[in-house]
Amino acid sequence: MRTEVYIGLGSNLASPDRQMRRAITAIARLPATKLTGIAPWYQTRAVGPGRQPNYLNTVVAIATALSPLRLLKALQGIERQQGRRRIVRWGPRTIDLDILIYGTQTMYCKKLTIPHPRLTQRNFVILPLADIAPDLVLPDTTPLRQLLANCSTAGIVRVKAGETSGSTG
Ligand code: A4P
Ligand code: MG
Repeated sequence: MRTEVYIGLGSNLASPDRQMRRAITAIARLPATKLTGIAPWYQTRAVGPGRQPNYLNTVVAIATALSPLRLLKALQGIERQQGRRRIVRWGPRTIDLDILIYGTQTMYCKKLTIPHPRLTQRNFVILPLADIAPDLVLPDTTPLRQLLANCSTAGIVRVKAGETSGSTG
């Protein structure tokens, strides 16, 4: 059985546009996984320490038979392949792949927290997620529409239309 999962993508180093395309292609090729949607891309002001380049952020939807931990491992493999180095928490990165939502499941451990613990605080997650899944309700029953209504649009600009076909253009 496949579960509907939403993955957040963020990049602010080494040609973010190229990094995002590459990661989406790699996600589409994961075993037992189908890419079902790509949200619009947003240019966003960095949240984190020091001066950092702007980010590109988006969200993709997949239907996967991979368990949450297997999926996390696979996503970390893609991050590694794209030269991700973990130096500073919230520091600049070639690609960050976060599991935002995994069906209706919740998980609370250091290695994997689902829904993503900062999902509700971040416009660069809420806006693209709402573009691709406007009727989504979080496992704690909060409608995404409610988060969207209370979400600031400061420091975020839509730069590319979304796709529903699974094609990476
Ligand atoms: N981990 C726990 N839960 C999850 C999950 N749901 N998905 C663990 C993915 N990983 C999860 O993550 C650290 C550890 O979190 C992983 O080893 C995994 O086991 P990381 O990717 O190594 O480090 P990080 O991303 O720097 O840390 P963190 O706390 O995940 O950061 P965030 O909250 O993802 O923030 N500003 C803009 N404009 N756009 C961004 O995309 N991203 C961040 C990172 C900061 N500022 C940003 C953006
Ligand atoms: Mg991360």
